[in-house]
Amino acid sequence: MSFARFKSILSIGCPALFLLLSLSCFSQATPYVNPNVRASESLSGYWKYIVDPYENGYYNYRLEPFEEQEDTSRNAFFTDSKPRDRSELIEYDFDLSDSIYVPGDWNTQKEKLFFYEGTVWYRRLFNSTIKDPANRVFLSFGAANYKADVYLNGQKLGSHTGGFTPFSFEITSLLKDTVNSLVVKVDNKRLKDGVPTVNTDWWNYGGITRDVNLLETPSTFIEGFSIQLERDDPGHIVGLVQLNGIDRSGSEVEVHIPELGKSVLLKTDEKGKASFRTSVDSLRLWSVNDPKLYKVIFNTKEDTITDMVGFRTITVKGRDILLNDRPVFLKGISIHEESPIRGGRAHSKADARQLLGWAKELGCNFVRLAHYPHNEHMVRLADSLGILVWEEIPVYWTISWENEATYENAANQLQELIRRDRNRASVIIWSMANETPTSNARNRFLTDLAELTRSLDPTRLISAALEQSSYQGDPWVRTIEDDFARVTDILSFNQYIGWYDGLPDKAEKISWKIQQNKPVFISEFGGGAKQGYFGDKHTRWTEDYQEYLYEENIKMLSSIEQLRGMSPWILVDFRSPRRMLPKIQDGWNRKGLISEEGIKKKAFYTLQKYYLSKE
Ligand code: GCB
Repeated sequence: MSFARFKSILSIGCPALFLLLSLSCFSQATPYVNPNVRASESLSGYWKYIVDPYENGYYNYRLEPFEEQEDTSRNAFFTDSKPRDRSELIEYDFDLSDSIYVPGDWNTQKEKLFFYEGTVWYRRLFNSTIKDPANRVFLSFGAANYKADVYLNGQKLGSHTGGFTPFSFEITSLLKDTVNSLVVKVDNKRLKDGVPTVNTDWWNYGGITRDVNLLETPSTFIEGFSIQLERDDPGHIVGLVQLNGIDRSGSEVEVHIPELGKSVLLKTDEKGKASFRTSVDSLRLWSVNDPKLYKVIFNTKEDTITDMVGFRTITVKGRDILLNDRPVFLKGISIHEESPIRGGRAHSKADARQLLGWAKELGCNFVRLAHYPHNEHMVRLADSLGILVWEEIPVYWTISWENEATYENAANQLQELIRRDRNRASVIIWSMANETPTSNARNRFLTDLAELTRSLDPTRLISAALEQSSYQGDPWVRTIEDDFARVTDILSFNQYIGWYDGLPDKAEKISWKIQQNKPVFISEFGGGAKQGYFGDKHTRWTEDYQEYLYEENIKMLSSIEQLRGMSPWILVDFRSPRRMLPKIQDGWNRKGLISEEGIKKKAFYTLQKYYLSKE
């Protein structure tokens, strides 16, 4: 597809067209059946696993995939076979293999897998508990990093690429009344043309890192919906519903918001879609101080789903960010999806409560969920705590801009993220990329992503963490020269004055010449400190140095007249293979305001003081 791939469907400001276009969010090959809005059965627990660095369970000795052979060998791991008699040669055995907890990364559960990058096979046996044989059954994965091939009872369900977004497979026709064998091959090898690419500054945790659920739906079910305040007319709620199944066309759907006394009846079109627009009065808008959520119920003859939804608008006017038409300053912090204390990838509600609880304590009204989509518990909790959210996909550093498959992969991850979180009031920014080097190919890639995003969701703001440079060669004056800045709603950039760029006292000598008439947001600044290491403020790695760096940066950044927020780097120390300095880093990026053991460093209080002093 060319640069014009999404040009033809660009639409902004026209509600009817917007509704139409936004439906494409639900038209991906397989629906995502979300366990957060309907009853589900968790498959969490201990699963059997086999480490397979040579992918011996996938390829034969001629390196041909077993699954492409007419007569599949029982040595293919996904057949989950046992010798039929005492002579048969089968060279694996899930039953005799070790177990690992799902959800969870393998790196922090098994010492021997700490640095492992490659294939691991998972197997889970389960009995079907289907209530109605006429129903359909789906398997949903919150995420598996990076590629998952999924098999049920020896048959392939499909595969999914991208380590941080959810996916489902229908298993209705393959489900047995007796025991079912679910086998998942997860491969986290880094790939140059992948998203992300081979080089990042975070740990490449592998495995089935988020919840797996079984869901039962009626034969025609509600596949997805969107509901929100109309961007240009907060007196109206707009939305759409997508049905899936043989009776999808001409079906009645009721949208019900009990607390508002609202009930709207819709009829689906031949594709199973229906859209609506309805007036509302006396609505309590969702905001940071009053994160009001309404129960929203979608009913069809056969199906019901329920969600808790907040209604608000988010816009940009000149240099201001407006939440419900009122200027807001984004007091933020960047967060990696790591569970401090337990260690490894965060995935649970308790992890979310810990991370967002600290953000609240810091005085934040905003978080940047870096550098990939975090688990859904985070945004759902942000909804109920009144924390605004920036979400992003792992288009990070040196992506293969010229590769069409890389673009499709990034676009798919973005669509899966938007499909999942489009009803979360807390989410106000979709970010396209982080610190990507400018070039024509990169500009085209990011512009296409931005156009795709606007076509799916014209109600939120678009950004990207850009880089700064010297203004007309003067190292003391900084500016943003990046063509992609024309496309974004907010001008966001990372800068490391005082860490990679001079010492903290350099900040007072720097001035900023911002030429874009947009709100400025500092998506990163910071420096490292080993918690408990004290000294004078000029000694690198001490808490004192980090504190000083924060003080000087906050002063410098406050002089940017159009500054409308920041998300310093970062809430908690996180694992990175790039950070191996003994005694100080030992595999951790130390720019956290909190150590991996949950102990706050001095700079936490510096930022807290600043945030508490701001409106
Ligand atoms: C950055 C990156 C972030 C790194 C950070 C650092 O600019 O966006 O992923 O971890 O710098 O610590 O160097």
